[in-house]
Amino acid sequence: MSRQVEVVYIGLGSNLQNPHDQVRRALQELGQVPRTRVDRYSSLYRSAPLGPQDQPDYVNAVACLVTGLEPLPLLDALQAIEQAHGRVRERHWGARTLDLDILLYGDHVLDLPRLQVPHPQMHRRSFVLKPLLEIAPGLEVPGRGPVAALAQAADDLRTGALGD
Ligand code: ROI
Repeated sequence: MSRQVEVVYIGLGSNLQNPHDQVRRALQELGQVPRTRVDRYSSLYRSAPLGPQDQPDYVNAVACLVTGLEPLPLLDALQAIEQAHGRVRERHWGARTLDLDILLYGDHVLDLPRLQVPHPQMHRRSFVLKPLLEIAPGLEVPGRGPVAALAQAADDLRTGALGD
């Protein structure tokens, strides 16, 4: 008997140590997570930092995965990838080599100590919403509304696709 799979959206971000390369490598590594495949992913976007301004611009993207993993084992796998990229948790909202956030896990709403889904800030962040809109234009964010409307309302943060 095969267990149910879920469609999940992952936000990727980096602003240290060749961010473009960090995000590209992470997209490959997501495909190696057990019982998980990468269905599609967005272009890479450059965005001004949200938070302290004395840090470099970010490269952001969103990937759509299909996974048989439960939310917490998936979170563990993402954190292992962050660690492998040398992620060190420093100051709040500071620069990072790689950030992988579970944005959406099917249409589930989860409020666990380690994990809130939908991601509690995603509905206001253009660096999440623009790449998400690119790969899932008809998507509804549970409790927040259509991604297209959210993307229009979000702060811009100079978020634009990188031509590559
Ligand atoms: N700002 C941008 N533009 N992109 C991010 O991925 C990002 N990630 C963060 C904070 C520090 C909030 N700022 C960001 O975690």
